[in-house]
Amino acid sequence: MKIGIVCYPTFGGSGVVATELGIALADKGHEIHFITYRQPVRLNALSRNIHFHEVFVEEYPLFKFQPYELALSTKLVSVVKQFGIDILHVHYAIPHAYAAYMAKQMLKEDGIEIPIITTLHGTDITLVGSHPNYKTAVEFSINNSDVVTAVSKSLREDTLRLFNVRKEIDVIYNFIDFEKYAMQDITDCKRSSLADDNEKIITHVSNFRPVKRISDVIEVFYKVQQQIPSKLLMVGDGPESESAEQQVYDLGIEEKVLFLGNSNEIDKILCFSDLFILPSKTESFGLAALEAMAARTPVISTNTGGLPEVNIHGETGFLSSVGAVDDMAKNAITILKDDSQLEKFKTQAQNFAHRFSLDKVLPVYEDMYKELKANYC
Ligand code: GMT
Repeated sequence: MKIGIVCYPTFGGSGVVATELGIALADKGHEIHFITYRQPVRLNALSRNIHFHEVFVEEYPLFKFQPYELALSTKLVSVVKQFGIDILHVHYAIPHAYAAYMAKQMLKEDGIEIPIITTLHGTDITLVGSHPNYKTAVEFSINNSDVVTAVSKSLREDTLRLFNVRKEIDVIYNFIDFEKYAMQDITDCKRSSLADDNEKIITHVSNFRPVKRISDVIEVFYKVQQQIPSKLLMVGDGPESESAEQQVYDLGIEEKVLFLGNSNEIDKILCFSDLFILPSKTESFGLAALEAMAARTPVISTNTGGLPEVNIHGETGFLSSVGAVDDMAKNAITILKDDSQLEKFKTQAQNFAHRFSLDKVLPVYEDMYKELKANYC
């Protein structure tokens, strides 16, 4: 099948899911066309089945904001026509579902019918999408998609609560390609270059946006390191990076915290991590937590959104209320203070992560594409 995938090309979870899905579909013989404004960061796979089409937005002095939706829908029309695309799968509703709807209408003028799948990822519904500035257009694009999926039960409930949705919403969870972890060379795990043997390694990975509550990560770590010799790895970059560095300096723990910036080697970093912290204000699923668990790293997270569907309290890690840093620190210490307890949580975390393995999720997407193509006229 020929599938057009629209996503954000950045380090955000929706772009990662879209890219990994496209790569996996290409491996199964489908022809995949990524359509976005830059090459997706995880698109390092070379394959005859993977194509990339860049959306250009021209600068013009009249524009305060560049009309990206217009350029995207124009590009979608030309890629669908040129390559005979069967299905458009857009990840993150804003503005992708809207642009896809416009492309669909333009293609109709030429007698081409194309079905659209919209996958909702989180903030396109919770933080941004339901804002009065966008709500009407997001609701319209959801209702005019042929199939709508959400990455957790919690996100489906949020969507039904916040919007007047007339469509079924299928839940298809985020996934992990375990083959990648199996292929990983353990000798690459250079733990000693970052921490002493007696130190535990605690990791946080995100795009450092306010929703991630970066200052809670540092507060939790501050409390933990008072009792357990440890290092904190801060992976990613974003608007909260500078204040996080200041907070670390103010607390006098700069020797114990490493800011690593954005990384394409998350799996290597996770392979020597003992604990992962994700204290988000809202999180539709928490792909970063799942990636940690897949690499045998238990998770201390909040109990918001879809996180309780991924991180099982007392089994794969612990859940706390948003902002409950004392509780999170207490839970972290419970896991880290004794090596046999840590080993138990590591094993349980990885075992549970297997429920979200690519080989379980990929057929669900493939069946959805087949059914949609067969029934679409
Ligand atoms: O977490 C982010 O800030 C990135 C964001 C995105 O849309 O790129 O991630 C969302 O989608 C991920 C993939 O489906 C989910 O695992 C994340 O939980 C979700 N983030 C939020 O809901 C805040």
